[in-house]
Amino acid sequence: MLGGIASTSSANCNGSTKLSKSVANLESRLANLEKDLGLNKKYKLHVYDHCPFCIRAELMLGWHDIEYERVVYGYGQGADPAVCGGTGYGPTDGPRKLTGFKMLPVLEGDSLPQYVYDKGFVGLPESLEICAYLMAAHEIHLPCDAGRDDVADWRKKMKPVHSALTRPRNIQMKIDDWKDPRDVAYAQWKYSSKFGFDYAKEMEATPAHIAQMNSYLEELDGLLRGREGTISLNPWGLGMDDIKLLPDLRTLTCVKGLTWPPMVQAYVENAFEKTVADTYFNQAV
Ligand SMILES: N[C@@H](CCC(=O)N[C@@H](CS)C(=O)NCC(=O)O)C(=O)O
Repeated sequence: MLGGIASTSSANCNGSTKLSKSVANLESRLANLEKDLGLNKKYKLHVYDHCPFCIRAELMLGWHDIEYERVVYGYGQGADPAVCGGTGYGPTDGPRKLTGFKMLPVLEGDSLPQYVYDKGFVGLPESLEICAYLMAAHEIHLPCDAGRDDVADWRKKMKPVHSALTRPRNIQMKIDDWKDPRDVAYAQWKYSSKFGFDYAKEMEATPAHIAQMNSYLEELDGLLRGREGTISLNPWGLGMDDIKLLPDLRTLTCVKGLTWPPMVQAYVENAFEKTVADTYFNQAV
């Protein structure tokens, strides 16, 4: 009996040893696979939520299920009050600690190109360099910018009205960019003094701006050639053209009262389904 128990127990023991070896084996193969696919890379993306350049990187990461920690900065942090009309705070803090510049996005990671470290940077700046790096590191096959003149013309044409509508509203979004009143003060100083932007005047002109933007959005509907399945600028699916355009459309979602053609609205909503960054549709003002 005892012998029977002993032999059964030894059989169980051998069985569980085999099982744990197989599990360990599987784990190690999985780890290698993750390494080969680049899935084990650890990233931190430093952003302003309202920044269209930052959103390019977030689209690239989100669409390809690449995990990252998102660090959002107050917009006034790192601006020197001495040269910013008394606005800003912590002139050596925030983004300045990453690259020396007050400029985001910056991607921090454990296997970035050597030149990043040679420059003394904590991470990789420049939205398109970040996108290009991620594509190479994760073997992402995304169609390049097709260089469409119609899209470029549309973006150029709508820019003044886009700015007129979004600048006064963006600073009202409930995002960490504006968690300190000094963040808003810096933004207002920057756009008024450097770009001659008149917040009160543009707010007053809202009805005219909305009418104009509605007609631009109608035009944009006609530029969307990918209308079956995934909605995209080009019929072959989402690509760099979309990565460049969608952040501006997301910014526009902070404006209440626009008439979004259904296809354009779905284009924006679908694109941000997998991203950490959300649209502003539900808090538009
Ligand atoms: N060329 C850069 C531009 C990035 C950029 O302009 N970022 C803006 C936010 S949208 C910024 O950091 N501005 C800081 C400031 O003006 O204080 C890129 O593509 O990443």
